[in-house]
Amino acid sequence: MDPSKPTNAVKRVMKSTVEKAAQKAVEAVGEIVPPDMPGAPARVPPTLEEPTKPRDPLPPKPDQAAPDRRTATGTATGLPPTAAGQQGAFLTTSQGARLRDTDHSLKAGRRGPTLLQDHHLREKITHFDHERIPERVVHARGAGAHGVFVGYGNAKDVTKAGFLDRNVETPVFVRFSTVLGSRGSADTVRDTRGFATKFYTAEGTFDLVGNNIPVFFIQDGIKFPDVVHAAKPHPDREIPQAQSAHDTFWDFVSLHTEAQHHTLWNMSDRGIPRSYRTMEGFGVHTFRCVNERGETSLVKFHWKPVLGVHSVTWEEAQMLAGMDPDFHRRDLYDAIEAGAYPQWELGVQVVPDTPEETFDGIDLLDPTKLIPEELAPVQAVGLLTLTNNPTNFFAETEQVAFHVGNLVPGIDVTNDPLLQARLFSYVDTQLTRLGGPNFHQIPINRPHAPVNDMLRDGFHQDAVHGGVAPYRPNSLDGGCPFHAGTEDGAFVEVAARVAEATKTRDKPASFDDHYSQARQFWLSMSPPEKEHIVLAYTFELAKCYEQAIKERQLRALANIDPELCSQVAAGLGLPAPEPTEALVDLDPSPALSQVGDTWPTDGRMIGIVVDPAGDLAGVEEVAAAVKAAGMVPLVVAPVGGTLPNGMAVQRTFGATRSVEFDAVVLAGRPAPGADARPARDSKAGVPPETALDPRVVLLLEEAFRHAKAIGAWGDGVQALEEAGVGSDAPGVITADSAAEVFAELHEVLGAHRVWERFTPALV
Ligand code: HDE
Repeated sequence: MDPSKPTNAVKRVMKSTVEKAAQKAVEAVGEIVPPDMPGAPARVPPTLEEPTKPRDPLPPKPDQAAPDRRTATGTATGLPPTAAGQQGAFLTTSQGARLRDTDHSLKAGRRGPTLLQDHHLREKITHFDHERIPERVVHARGAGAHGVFVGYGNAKDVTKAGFLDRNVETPVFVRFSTVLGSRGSADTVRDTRGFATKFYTAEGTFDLVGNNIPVFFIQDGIKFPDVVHAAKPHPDREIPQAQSAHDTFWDFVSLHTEAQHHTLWNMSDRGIPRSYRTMEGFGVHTFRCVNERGETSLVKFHWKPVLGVHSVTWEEAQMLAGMDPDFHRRDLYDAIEAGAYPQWELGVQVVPDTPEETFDGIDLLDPTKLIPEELAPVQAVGLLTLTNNPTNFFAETEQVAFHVGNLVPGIDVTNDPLLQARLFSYVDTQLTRLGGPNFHQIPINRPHAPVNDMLRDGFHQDAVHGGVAPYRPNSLDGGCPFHAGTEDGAFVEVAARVAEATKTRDKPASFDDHYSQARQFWLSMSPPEKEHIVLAYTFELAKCYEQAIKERQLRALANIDPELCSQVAAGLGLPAPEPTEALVDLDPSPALSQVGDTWPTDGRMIGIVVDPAGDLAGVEEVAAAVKAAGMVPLVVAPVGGTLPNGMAVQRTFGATRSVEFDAVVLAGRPAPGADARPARDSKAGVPPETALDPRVVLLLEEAFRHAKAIGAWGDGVQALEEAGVGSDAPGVITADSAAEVFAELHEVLGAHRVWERFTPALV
């Protein structure tokens, strides 16, 4: 299978009856004008005047899907997902009574007072008053999408889980998130990302609730409130938002040094992904899998992005937080809407289930350790494709409730003390967040397998349970429900041996190694990645107020690598301490670096900077080539509207910044626009020595120093020189025609960045 192409299963999903039904409904209300580029807010473009002719609600956009319409107990209803939306052409109360006016409250006379009997006013305001629910205590900011998972069928020796069987298609919902920030925080902050997947399998729902970093800050769940309290904003002033660059975070991690490995990943480029589509995912813990024969193995789960792992630079991340705080969400939604379906392969590292639960000296119950891929290769066992955006953020992305305890036969947990605490936490938190014990009945959380659970009543009960005997054993309901045997597909816990032991609040001695794998990560980085890590530590610690905390963290860095420590110390103006522990040199793991390979470029954003009086035929040619390659061309011009050749302008010089693009092509030499006035826009502040618009000069300078591919032909070549971008620099492509420029640029983009343009001092 070519993983860069949607599988047949995905194509079938797209042609599903739901889509056909939605299409029919649109045809009934008006012609669809396809949007030029992803991001159109409505299914049908709005009219200038307010519509007054009653008509049914518009169906969702083609890229959107909603949870399957199941009953609260998992039965298929045959109803289209849109059945849960608003119905009818007229405004009604929540009880369905049609309303004549929602613009004026009911008053005694035109000048009031307002009457208490105005039920519509009170219902509207009361409901509004209660629109918000508590945000997640961690992972509050997220973005979700629907998709399909297709098993490859090669995992049979490891697990009997049915959804991994060959060509079995399982609907999924995935939620990506940041950890630290509140719901409204920026996407590109330096942080760990959540990668949570709900598989609606025929054997019950399986949740793989992972992160984009394979290790965790702590070894025991009892420390979770500590690390989260330390990382969240300070309790007195409630700053900083969505940042680890502050005293309490570094106070904790420098004292509780088992956090150093995870912290190093955060300070690396992995802490600032380019896109959710270019992130790996990890189950983190070791799981215990069991096959049909009852044989067990220990397993780590991985998600491998088809587009490769790619990050932004720290400067880009900071600019994006202001330019487009929704950068990652928008990227996900736009890619799906544009048909560049994000894909990941699910992979497993499988190691023998031995009584010691170790592999090559690595304690598999210690979640601050990974298994290097070079020691246990990641074997792909299925393909995840995200095919649809949600129809409603709150109903789906906000209300989805994951739980590491949602397992299916064939996949079981281990005694990892972090995992053990998580098994308690997730249900507990949903009780408050989703207002009661029936959150599994919310549409996005409904299983696609029959449910007969004997759980009854409670807030927001949506099932209408029959019978009189929700207990076992019973004879009044004919004995139903019955226990299932293994042959009926029951989930039976693996009979793992628990060694005879004494109760203790202690940990295994192997958990004391806090530095060897952190050092291995550092030694596995390419020189530019090392430079980025030095910058990140220096930035974060410079933001700390207390000298003692900076010095203490430098001590920890010395135990990871003396060169790393001395570079950061130099930036802070502090002496570099000596290591206090012997440095252990594990073999570097090349799989940890994101440099050195090439990947597909689907969904990349290409800025085409245009001079409206220049070579517009070339612009058309390059835009068509970008589209044909599955990427998004964004025309950048001095003003909005359309170009003389009728092409739509997507970005103006005044309203864009280089960070929106993965590569820039210069299709001319645009003169300063009428609005290039420093008094209006400080980006136009440096008067150009040339006749080139100063915002274009800035855009090229930024794209160049962020090591992005830059191309030019015709007058654009001269403009590049004028902007100080040498055409002989790596990744700067000049040629006679637009087609030639694009062909070479496309190739360069495959490596994500022009890494040679960074000239690192570190080796
Ligand atoms: Fe979570 N975590 N976690 N976590 N976690 C939550 O559940 C918790 C941990 C992860 O998109 C909460 O519904 C404890 C590791 C993701 O909805 C909460 C511990 C990993 C998400 C919770 C951990 C994760 C959460 C907050 C230490 C990676 C977002 C709201 C024992 C393997 C899921 C909620 C979504 C969310 C508890 C550690 C991943 C409070 C106690 C390790 C991706 O239940």
